[in-house]
Amino acid sequence: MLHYIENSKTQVGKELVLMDIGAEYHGYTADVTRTVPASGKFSPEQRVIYDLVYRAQEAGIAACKANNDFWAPHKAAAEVINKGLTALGIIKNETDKHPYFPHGTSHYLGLDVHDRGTYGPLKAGTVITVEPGIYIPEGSPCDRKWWGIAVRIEDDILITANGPENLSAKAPRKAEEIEKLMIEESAFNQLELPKLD
Ligand SMILES: [Mn+2]
Repeated sequence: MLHYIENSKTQVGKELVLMDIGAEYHGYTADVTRTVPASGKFSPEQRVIYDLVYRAQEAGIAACKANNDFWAPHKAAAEVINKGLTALGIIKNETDKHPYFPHGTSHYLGLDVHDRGTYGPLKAGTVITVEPGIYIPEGSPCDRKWWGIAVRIEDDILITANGPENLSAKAPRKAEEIEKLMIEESAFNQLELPKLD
């Protein structure tokens, strides 16, 4: 699902955990999403979908150029997703309408996390998100091995005269980087809470 609001699930098994994280610093916002396998390792099907979203995001980021239309990153990402879903047999034709990528790829970032903007050509100094996703609900008309897989990857991209700059690049994003990070001990294991009297 796009946003899991109830937060009531206590067992995630081998599912993917999608974390959409907003933060503010000196009044300016950020919006970053990472998707990790709860087991520490992507299943083969999860990995295929993850890598497809990753490639779509790379295409979207590459389209974040000054003077490009606001929708250029979305078009680039959607093209990769539609081709990939077709190659996997999840949709029949890459021009088919489908419910697996049900949102736009970008929104403005600034004082608000979904900031106002012109939706005209991209300008140097503007920051937008690039956040393609694929969500395959249970019961979808495709091989059931894909059911229940949902991946979104979101980064914050500064438009510059010299091309895109990924402001959230330090958060690991490649599948192998995420699996490597999942092996590491959690910093929370070292956390000592202050003694309560
Ligand atoms: Mn966002």
